Amino acid sequence: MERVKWFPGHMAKARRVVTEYLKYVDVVLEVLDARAPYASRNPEIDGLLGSRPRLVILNKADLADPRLTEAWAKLLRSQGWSAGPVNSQNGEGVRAIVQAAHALAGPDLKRALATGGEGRRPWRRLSLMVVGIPNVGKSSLINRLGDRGRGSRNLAAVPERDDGGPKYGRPGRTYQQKLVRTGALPGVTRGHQWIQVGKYLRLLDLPGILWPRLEDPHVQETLAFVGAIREETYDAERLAGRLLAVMAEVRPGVLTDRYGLAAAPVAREETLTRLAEVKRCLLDNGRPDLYRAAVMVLTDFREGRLGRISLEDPAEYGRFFAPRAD
Ligand SMILES: Nc1nc2c(ncn2[C@@H]2O[C@H](COP(=O)(O)OP(=O)(O)O)[C@@H](O)[C@H]2O)c(=O)[nH]1
Ligand SMILES: [Mg+2]
Repeated sequence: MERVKWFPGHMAKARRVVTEYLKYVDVVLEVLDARAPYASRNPEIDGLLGSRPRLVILNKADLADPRLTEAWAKLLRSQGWSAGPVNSQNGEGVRAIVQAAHALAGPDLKRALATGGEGRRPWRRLSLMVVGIPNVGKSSLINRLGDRGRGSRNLAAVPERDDGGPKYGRPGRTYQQKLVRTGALPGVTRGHQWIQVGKYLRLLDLPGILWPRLEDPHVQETLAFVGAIREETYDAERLAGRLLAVMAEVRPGVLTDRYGLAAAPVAREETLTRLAEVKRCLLDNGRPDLYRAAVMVLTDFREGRLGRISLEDPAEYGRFFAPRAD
């Protein structure tokens, strides 16, 4: 994964893109990582999106602790947000997004149809935009939403200009492959265009890439754990050591269950060494290969092999989420 490096110029451009296209959409989908909603959130999001209807997506819910994800959703809802867990890999929760978005956009859409206002046209139906920091699953979600319309006559991909806004799809063409690239290159989007999904939904093919709370060490570490920040920018052994320490705290049994490490507490610095020995990650000279052990732990965590583990409890991090303003 390519880490998106944020410079003031990039931030200004990201802000501009989101605010410029905001007026063309009815509802914004703000994608967060369910394992770390605070770390994976753009710090300026409330100011950027203003009062535009928004759904907060707790994505990668399959990797997160369901109890904490539910607690996050509850907290957000109590603050006036629509929020829920989603798995953009298998599509769980995606149908609920569409229903919730329709419900949220209801009054706005009716007004638009009545007045013809804001350049909206009846055929547009519901227009959505997806925003979030790199690697939270924006492209995967767009693909999943797109799946809903696959096979429909109305599915379209050919761009065309209309009222000066972004291009929109013309019916008549169906997608053969994934709609949007996922994984490899966050930050890279093709030309802006609408993806028409069925009759009633269209998506802006312009994942709004926003930056995380870069100055916060907890955020940096947490995003490195989940793999949203390239690990070369960190020391893998240090990072894995930290992850093991966090695991020992939030899910003590995991090191025993997965790696057969003795239940007796092990000094932090020694855990990775022990792990390398137990898993036979050894160098030619027989000494423990700490780098290999580190990569194993990080990969196991990221792929959910250590279990469904969340890194932020709303009891601690929920206070950073402001209630809906209007
Ligand atoms: N397990 C799991 N993986 C996901 C989910 N959504 C996305 N991913 C994976 O996360 C990585 C980044 O996803 P991508 O859609 O490219 O993120 P983007 O940078 O926000 O567009 C990819 O490897 C996806 O397969 C999810 O809900 N669950
Ligand atoms: Mg993407």
